[in-house]
Amino acid sequence: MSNPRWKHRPEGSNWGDFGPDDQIGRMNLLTPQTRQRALREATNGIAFCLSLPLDYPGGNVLFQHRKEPKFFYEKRGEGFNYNFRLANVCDCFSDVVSDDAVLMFTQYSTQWDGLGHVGQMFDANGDGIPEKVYYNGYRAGVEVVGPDDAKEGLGARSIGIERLATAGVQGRGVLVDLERRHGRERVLVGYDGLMAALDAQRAEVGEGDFLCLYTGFADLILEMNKQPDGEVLARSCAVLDGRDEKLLQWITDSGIVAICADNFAVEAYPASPGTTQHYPGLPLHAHCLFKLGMNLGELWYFAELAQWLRTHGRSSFLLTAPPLRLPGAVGSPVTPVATV
Ligand code: UVW
Repeated sequence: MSNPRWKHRPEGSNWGDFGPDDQIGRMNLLTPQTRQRALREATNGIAFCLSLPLDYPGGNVLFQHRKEPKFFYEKRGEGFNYNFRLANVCDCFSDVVSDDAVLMFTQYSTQWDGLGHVGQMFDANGDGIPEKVYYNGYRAGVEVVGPDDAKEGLGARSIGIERLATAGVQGRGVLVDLERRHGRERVLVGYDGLMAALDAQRAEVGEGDFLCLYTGFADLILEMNKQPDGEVLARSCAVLDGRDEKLLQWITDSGIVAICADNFAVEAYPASPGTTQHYPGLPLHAHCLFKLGMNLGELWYFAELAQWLRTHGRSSFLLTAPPLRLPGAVGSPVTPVATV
């Protein structure tokens, strides 16, 4: 198999399987049937917000390269377009109006990683030299263009987050309650641990499902009240073991469309060292985003949903979680809703 963008695809990848120019990867497995099945989960009509307030975690201790949202206000006449009396436009108007603008790191808080978020150095064109490349061979500097590459036309011209938005992100979520099993202990969860947790809940996760992981990490962040303690966070709560090949193979085989966790990176970051000369520092990200075109949700908030599911002996729910339809972004804030 080859493609205008690549001669070789990475081992274990699905590049090309959803079409030569596919830009949504595993979301292709969301179908009318998987959505209809998901809708049947909404038996009680109760909804849960799965987002942190988007100004959490607070500061940039959790990840120094992402800063909290900052608001801006536009001038209007002598003052600002905020608490502005429309009588200034026409005497007859009684309205008072406010507008705002926000500078926001798209992955600061509850968020989706887009397919342009993590790529790899990989020899896709077969010339013996690795190049910077993303899912399905989309190239850095050509389709994913940053300020080091060009002055204009910046952003993900392909595989932008708007592709995920138009995919209609709605399906069946299955919550694995790692907080119940491990409390807030830092544990590395590989294939065996994940299967044991699913078995303990008698939960099944399969093709077209969203795998959701409740670890308690976002609850800890909330409790820290916007003054996060980086050292405590670094040694708290469960994380997936991205170096566990059996786990990665299960992700491939299961047909799940995404993994959504309440922790920082879904996987342990930094991960343990690899065994080859060059290896991904974020192995789960490399497997999911780069090889499979599978989005990762991070810093989601599951506490109340998890409590409800525990009380009712359930694990699954209807999940609706579109990102912003923001052309060219490599990630997006999200306010997911679970309906049970
Ligand atoms: C990093 O880029 C470290 O993280 P994430 O995808 O987890 O936000």
